[in-house]
Amino acid sequence: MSDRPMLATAAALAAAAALVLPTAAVAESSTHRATPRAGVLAVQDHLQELQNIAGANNGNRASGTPGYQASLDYIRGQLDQAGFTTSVQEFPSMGGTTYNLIADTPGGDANNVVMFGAHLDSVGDGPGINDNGTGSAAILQAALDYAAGGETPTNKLRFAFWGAEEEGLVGSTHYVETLPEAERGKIAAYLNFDMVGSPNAGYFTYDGDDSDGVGAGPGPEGSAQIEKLLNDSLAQAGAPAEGTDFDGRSDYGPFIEVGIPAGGTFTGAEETKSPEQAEKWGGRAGEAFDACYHQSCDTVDNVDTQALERNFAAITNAVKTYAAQFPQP
Ligand code: DPN
Ligand code: ZN
Repeated sequence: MSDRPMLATAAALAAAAALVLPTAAVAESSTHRATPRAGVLAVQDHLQELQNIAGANNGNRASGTPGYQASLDYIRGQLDQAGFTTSVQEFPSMGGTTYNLIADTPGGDANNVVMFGAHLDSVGDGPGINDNGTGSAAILQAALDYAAGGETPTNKLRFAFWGAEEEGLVGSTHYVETLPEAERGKIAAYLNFDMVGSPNAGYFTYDGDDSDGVGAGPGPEGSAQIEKLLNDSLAQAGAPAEGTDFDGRSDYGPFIEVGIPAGGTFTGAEETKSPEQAEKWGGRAGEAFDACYHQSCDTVDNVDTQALERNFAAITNAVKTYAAQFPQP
């Protein structure tokens, strides 16, 4: 054991510590199981925890509220236990103060950083479980699973949990704008996950190569490769993806603006699923991908487990692939 890398050792210690908790305590919460669940089951446990947090905090997890703070504390605790180097970045939004959470692998080349990001805040009207508990929980578990594997990455991996996305991409914009120019150049890529378990799911990847020819042009060079990797993963999981425009509606926006290659997946928000899409992916034509978008009904019941599982598989594959090399050969 003594020659195991730090992340594996920390994860093992955390697991051992969990085992000695009294049984009465472990029965209380899905997230304090004697044996933590792995894979998509663990992602669902994180979603339940975020739901519980909203339930205990006026029904939401909006930036600047106690529900947001509790969400951040929960995710930071998980990452700290697994051996990540975490930090909290404070910034102003809507007349108050809120935070981004950043977690780095201790190992890997600091001159070649691959980032995975998801906004952690909800709107004020609901618990924000599909939007964006799903993206947050999925990248969290991908990080934990990577750490548990005990490998030291070639590239440094950085996981970002943004605040105040719902207030206008405030957290991600603050991060990119305050990053010294030299540091920007070290970020090889940014992958964004915002709504990856929509209940009437579509399967979209950001159109890095502009092959759809709509809206914004192509992403910075390297974005096309990210799109391809994610498309390959989703196709392999049984869900051939369509493109979705880099229309600036999520946290990749500030990254592509400064020329950092970007990509990510998305399962649809308020837009309507077409008959062709229902034919291809299943679900209900003529209905929204997420009829509870930005509403109080965006709860754990508003998540399609199969969509979450397929997207989680694409994320874990991207983590593994880009830990070793970016861009792909
Ligand atoms: N940015 C999302 C929201 O938080 O409201 C919705 C969205 C995500 C729209 C991804 C387009 C693409
Ligand atoms: Zn969102």
